[in-house]
Amino acid sequence: MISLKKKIELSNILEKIEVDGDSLENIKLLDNFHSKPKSHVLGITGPPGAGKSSLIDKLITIIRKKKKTVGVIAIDPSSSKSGGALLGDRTRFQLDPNDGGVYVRSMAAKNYLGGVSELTYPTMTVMRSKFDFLIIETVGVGQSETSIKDIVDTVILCVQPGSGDTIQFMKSGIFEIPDIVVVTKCDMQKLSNQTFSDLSGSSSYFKNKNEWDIKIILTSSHKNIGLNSLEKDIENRWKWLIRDNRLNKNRYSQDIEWMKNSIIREFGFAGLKKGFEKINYKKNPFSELARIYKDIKN
Ligand SMILES: Nc1nc2c(ncn2[C@@H]2O[C@H](COP(=O)(O)OP(=O)(O)OP(=O)(O)O)[C@@H](O)[C@H]2O)c(=O)[nH]1
Ligand SMILES: [Mg+2]
Repeated sequence: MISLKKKIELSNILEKIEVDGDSLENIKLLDNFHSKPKSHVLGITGPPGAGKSSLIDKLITIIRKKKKTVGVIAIDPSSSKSGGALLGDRTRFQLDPNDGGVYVRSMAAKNYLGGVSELTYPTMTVMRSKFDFLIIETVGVGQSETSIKDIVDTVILCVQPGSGDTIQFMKSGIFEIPDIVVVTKCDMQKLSNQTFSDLSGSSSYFKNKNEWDIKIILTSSHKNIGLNSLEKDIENRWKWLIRDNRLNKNRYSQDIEWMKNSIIREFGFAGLKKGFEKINYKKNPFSELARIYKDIKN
């Protein structure tokens, strides 16, 4: 449970990092949060209007019923403003403003088409140290969402029934991304059954990632269908991740990936060539990246 005071503190930290993430003080702060992860980080992705926010709303209820805490990062493709929503983001989620176990942070996607932006990783790092669950909503169209898998432990892809997205997804290779596939709005029965069988028929397109069994789950947020199955699968996923140290291995690769992408953004591929062999990463990725930046510049 986090108090209003703690929520304000958290908002202030996140603000500081957005404004001045490169300062020595903030780099230390970020590395400190990075060393104390707590959450199972879930990425909820899918095309616009697929029912992602409605699903997150239901997941929040389920998580809170279990007396667990949850943070949400909502990446908004249409907004150019970021900010904390101390009393809950009411336009998006139906939250109880007095509930200390939920915290929602909205982030502008700017030119990232609703995908992951350079601020998502540090924001995730801070929030991951605070809650039992951290949920990140991104709008995925085409390639822009590929990087969500570099930020979260579990990717949940929402597919809207009858949207024709299935074929689109197969073409674009998006099916390599999800760990769980959710067919939303299954109260639209005929359409969702069709989509379900399309997906099941094409499940060979799902890349089998390290023996994790990718499930296709029918849900309805409006009629409360399939949500317990989804919760169960999320729980199984967590147990699977913990086993054999998969979670830490995944996160380690994600840190490296983030460093590489940051170097490319800052210095281009030439910079990566120069800087990558300098990566000698064990812990404290934020300090490590700052050190590499300095090296490349010199
Ligand atoms: N019939 C039905 N409609 C739903 C269900 N879940 C969501 N919707 C509707 O679908 C529309 C989009 O829902 P959102 O949850 O906002 O979808 P989203 O994917 O978050 O949308 P963006 O964030 O704008 O991309 C809304 O009109 C919802 O009421 C459902 O279970 N059944
Ligand atoms: Mg939404």
